[in-house]
Amino acid sequence: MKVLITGITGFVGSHFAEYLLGKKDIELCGIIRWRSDTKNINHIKDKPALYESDIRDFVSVKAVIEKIKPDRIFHLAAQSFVGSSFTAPQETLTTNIIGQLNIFEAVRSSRINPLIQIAGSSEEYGLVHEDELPIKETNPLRPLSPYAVSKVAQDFMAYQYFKSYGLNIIRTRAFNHTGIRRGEPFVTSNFAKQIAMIEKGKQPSVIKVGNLDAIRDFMDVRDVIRGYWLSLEKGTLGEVYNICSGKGYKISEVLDILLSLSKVKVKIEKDPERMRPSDVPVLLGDYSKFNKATGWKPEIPFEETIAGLLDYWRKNV
Ligand code: A2R
Ligand code: GDD
Repeated sequence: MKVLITGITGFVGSHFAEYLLGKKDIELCGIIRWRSDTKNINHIKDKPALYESDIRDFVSVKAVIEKIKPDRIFHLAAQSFVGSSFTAPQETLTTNIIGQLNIFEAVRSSRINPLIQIAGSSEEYGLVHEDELPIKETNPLRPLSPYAVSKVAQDFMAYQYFKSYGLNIIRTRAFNHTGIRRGEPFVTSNFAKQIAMIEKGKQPSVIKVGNLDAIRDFMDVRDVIRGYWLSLEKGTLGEVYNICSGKGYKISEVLDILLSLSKVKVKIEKDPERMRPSDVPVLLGDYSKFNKATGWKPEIPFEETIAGLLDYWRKNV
């Protein structure tokens, strides 16, 4: 089976590559850009076949899809950082929306019909009212960032291509996930890195933070990629599934857990640069639909994931 991962050099893509290379009879292919940093996948022994393409460029996407003719596509490439979507909205919308359009059109013009997983996000739900928690797939979508808007567009475009052209698409909406190799701007990695820097005397004993009041539903990335694989194995075409833990943590609690794992004494300082024009107050999901379809449930405790992430940064600063 030929499996194509877009975004293979990213956080989730690199974990997915590790997971799939442990499975039999899979020929793993990935898309990289000419100046992609491959540090996240360099350690993988059974090398995936890497093809150069920028998903914003239809010519390059079509050439790669025609060459590989994948049986399954996991579309993970994206501008994935909510914060940057406010400063570079056009790049976010182009990469995420037009990038996906290019993949769908390349699939159509190649006359293949692979199974395709589309990585949506809990950010799509955006502003959620107290009486709507935990969030089900049927909840209204009230996006609060350009990133969230791009993910709503990806989600609905996937539905439309399933209905209009019969593309074999399944949509997932993953809630927050973390683990080793999580990009530095994201909250768990950012705080863990700062603590590791302070421990080594490379940063004054001050942790810079943004909005500590937000509540997020966190999982380990390895649970998420297992879910992505299962979504195509057992999910129903055209459907959308929440992948989440059902447990909410205040960001201040995440910081407390990290600090409890270290001996450093720190001052916490609000950094106005880290505040977003609008930040989703609470995301807490219900995964019963996905569980019913696939049997999936989260397995790795958050505290274990966070401890692993802190150790990762201790080795990498
Ligand atoms: O930056 P690169 O060259 O290493 O590649 C990133 C890739 N990517 C692209 N690939 C091709 N053409 C583009 N125009 C393009 N723009 C970005 O997407 C990298 O391999 C990946 C993004 O990785 P991360 O930022 O670490 O995101 P993460 O957490 O792995 O997110 C995976 C999916 C995304 O759809 C998120 O929106 C969703 O999960 O939450
Ligand atoms: N990044 C960051 N840095 N966030 C901070 C900080 C900080 O210093 N301080 C507080 N926060 C808050 C943010 O305001 C947000 O409420 C929360 O921590 C999580 O921020 P991120 O880790 O940047 O993740 P996100 O929730 O915006 O988005 C992530 O999860 C989505 C799924 O819900 C990303 O991985 C998205 O790609 C993904 O779709």
